[in-house]
Amino acid sequence: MIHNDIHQALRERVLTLDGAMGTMLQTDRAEAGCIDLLCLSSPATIEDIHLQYLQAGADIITTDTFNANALSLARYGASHLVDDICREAVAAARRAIRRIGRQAWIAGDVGPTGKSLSMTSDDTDVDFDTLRAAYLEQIDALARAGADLILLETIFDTLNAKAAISALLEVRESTGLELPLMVSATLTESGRLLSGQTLEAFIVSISHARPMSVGLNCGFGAEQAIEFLPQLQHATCAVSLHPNAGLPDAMGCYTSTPSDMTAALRRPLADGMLNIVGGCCGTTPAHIRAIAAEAAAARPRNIPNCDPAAPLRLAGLEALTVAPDRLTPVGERCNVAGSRKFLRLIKEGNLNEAIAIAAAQTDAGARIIDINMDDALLDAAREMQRFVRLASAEPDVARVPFMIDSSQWEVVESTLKLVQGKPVVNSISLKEGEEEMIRRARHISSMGAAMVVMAFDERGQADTFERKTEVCARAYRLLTDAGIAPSDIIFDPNILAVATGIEHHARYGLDFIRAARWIRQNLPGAGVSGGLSNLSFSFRGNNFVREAIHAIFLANAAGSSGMNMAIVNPSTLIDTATIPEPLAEAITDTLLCRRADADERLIAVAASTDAPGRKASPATQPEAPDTVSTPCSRLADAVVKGRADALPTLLQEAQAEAGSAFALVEGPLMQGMDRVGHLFGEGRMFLPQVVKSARLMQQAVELLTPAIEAEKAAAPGNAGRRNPRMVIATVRGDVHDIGKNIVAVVMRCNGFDVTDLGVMVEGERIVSEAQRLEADLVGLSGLITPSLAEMAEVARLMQQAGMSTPLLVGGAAASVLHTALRIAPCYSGPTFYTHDAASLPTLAAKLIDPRQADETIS
Ligand code: THG
Repeated sequence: MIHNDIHQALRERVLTLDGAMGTMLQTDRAEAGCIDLLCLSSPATIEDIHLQYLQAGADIITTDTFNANALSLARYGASHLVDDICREAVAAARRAIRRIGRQAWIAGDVGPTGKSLSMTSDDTDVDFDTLRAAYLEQIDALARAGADLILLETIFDTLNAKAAISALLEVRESTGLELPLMVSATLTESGRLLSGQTLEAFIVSISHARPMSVGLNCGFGAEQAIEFLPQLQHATCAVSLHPNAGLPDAMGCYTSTPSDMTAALRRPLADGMLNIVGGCCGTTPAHIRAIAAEAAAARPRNIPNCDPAAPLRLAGLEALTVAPDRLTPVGERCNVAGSRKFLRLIKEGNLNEAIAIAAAQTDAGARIIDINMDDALLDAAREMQRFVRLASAEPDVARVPFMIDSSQWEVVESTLKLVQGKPVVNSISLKEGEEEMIRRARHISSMGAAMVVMAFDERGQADTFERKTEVCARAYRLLTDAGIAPSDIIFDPNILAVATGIEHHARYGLDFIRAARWIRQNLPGAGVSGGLSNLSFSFRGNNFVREAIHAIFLANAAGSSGMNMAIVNPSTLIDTATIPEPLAEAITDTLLCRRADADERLIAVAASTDAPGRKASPATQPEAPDTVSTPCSRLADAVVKGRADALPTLLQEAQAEAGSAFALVEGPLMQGMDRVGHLFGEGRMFLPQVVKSARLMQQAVELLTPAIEAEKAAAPGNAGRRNPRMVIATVRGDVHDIGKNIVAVVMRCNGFDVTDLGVMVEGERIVSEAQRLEADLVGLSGLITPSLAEMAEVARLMQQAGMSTPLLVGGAAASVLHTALRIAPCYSGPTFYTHDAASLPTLAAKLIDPRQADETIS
């Protein structure tokens, strides 16, 4: 009884599995009811049938436990007997083996239960957890009773099988037993499982169990079963087949004789296509005797070794191979945070149209669909469940694998329980430390999914080549050491917005491209992905330029360059050949960081470029109306344009007009920034231009500072008046800081002393720093949904500390509505939602000006 022997035996010969228990009992005893109960009421009968199959030549005998789970036994009021039945079933098989006196193995038999997780229509039926608990009880009982392996058979719904596998993995862990697994599906006439999957998709979806064998049982008899054998040949484990003795006739008698069956099986056995062969419904010891004789003469199928360099395989209803050197597009449009339309449809409950968006993406070439329901005012877990259930029932959509995109672990966990294929979880990272990442990765793996691993760590988002490669290398080592298959790891080294006008961002394109290549060369087996549309956020509103940037980026990063997956809008992928040359060159300069003035040149070219055939967009650094050309109005225009020809002269003239340097800051300069804010809000200006305007503002303020200081000194009440202070931070749990950094730049340009506390900042620290620095404003940023709860927490802490400093919240996760409903009520000080960096200076100036503060707040 050395369990490992079976692996050796499988390489030496074709093993014979026994035949049906049920048909034997029906012919013998015409017993009604649950035959599994006979293990308790008539164990000698069961032992005798096992002995007959052993005498016929079976190497593996199957316990009489097909229905020995709490759900199926409930019909007989016998749910409490699972443990007893399993124990006695294994004992009967063991006694029979002792009597025959040769090597044979006991397969603990696990049936599909009468339930189907993929085909439940509502929540009142059985769910994943209930089914898993039933399987766990059964498999645990079989393992503890001494079954040599588990046979999970007659699988017609892969999600059921995944629940059983999840339970089996737990039993392997808790008992320390190897517990080899045979999985065997039952196909319909269409060649698919009842739940819609192809055989290939099924094999991919259960591969995380590392089964000893995959195969087919039941069905329409041996003749039909062997038609599917070619599809099983790629399996990197043994292949089994135990068909019915034909189909039952009108009298319930099975029609294939032993020689009918061996006639059908002879050829595939001789061709070396099988490792295990036996019988299902209707087969008797006579059938098994004939099959065993055939098997003894056969050559066993050569079991290929698991290829460590095999590419990632995923599955929806169909299987998908993610080629290592070609781009697999992932549709981005089913994302409430990335599409206003999708958000609206979900909020309205218009699921039909929401599903149509998914279908349109597969039509347009998406081979995976990313689904994201992270919105502060949605119950993301519930919306995800509703959407995934419906999508799974829509053949055009369910065909492809899903990418479950959420920053909330509970959403990921609950969604994995609904997916019968092999999806991708997007994402995990080292953000919460090594232990948490490994725990999540193991769970994802045990649920049969691959995973996107973001290049984040305890310090935040990796934004340079060095940080990206360091974080990914560390995650790779930890994950592969924890037993995660390298091909199940897809690194996302962070695609960040380029051409923001911020110097520190100049290498973002190049560093991603280099990191992608490095990962593929140094972390074997892992894939590389990224959210493509992030790249061009600076050009929101100018879709042609955005699409051109995406196309040129892919030409440099994707395919053999290393990136083999991208989250994209597949219908907007354009051919680089259609991009006008000056634009293409300017984009390439920015992406590859080829010249110091690349961003400025790109902005200029982008401003004069629109899609061929479309009407020209408004000039991107909008020309201000030039009607009343006083020095002050020209100064305000200069801020909007982000450019002044002779700033010192202009300032002098404007100062003369306004009466004081301080009045210039509060007057034309702020008016200019205010206009910038509006233009940006309307999509008529892009981020790089906002930064450019803020820079001009900063130059102006610097030039004016001596005069302002002098004015302050002259006015006694103003003596010692300091610059306004702002404390800003990305809240605990969140590593995104691009937006926050832009705000810091813009605010500094507007005369604020900004203390930036960085990312993942504890609420307590934000409060204590704000108090210590006597901040005039506190700014909180966050991109992911859990950050909103954290912002409310900071508001509570500020309240507790008795503060009244204005609180500004912003970032992709925040919204006016959420701020008003969930954050403002926690804090009696003024609380504002700020939509973008461009609108902040105006609001901030109002808040710190005692004359304007009251009306702004009310
Ligand atoms: N990496 C990983 N996952 C991700 C991202 C990533 N998931 C989300 C995101 N980034 C990828 N998805 C999108 C989806 C849409 C947009 C950008 C990224 C987008 N939307 C338009 C915009 O904001 O201008 C919205 C237009 C509209 O409302 O229709 O650009 O990087 N692992």
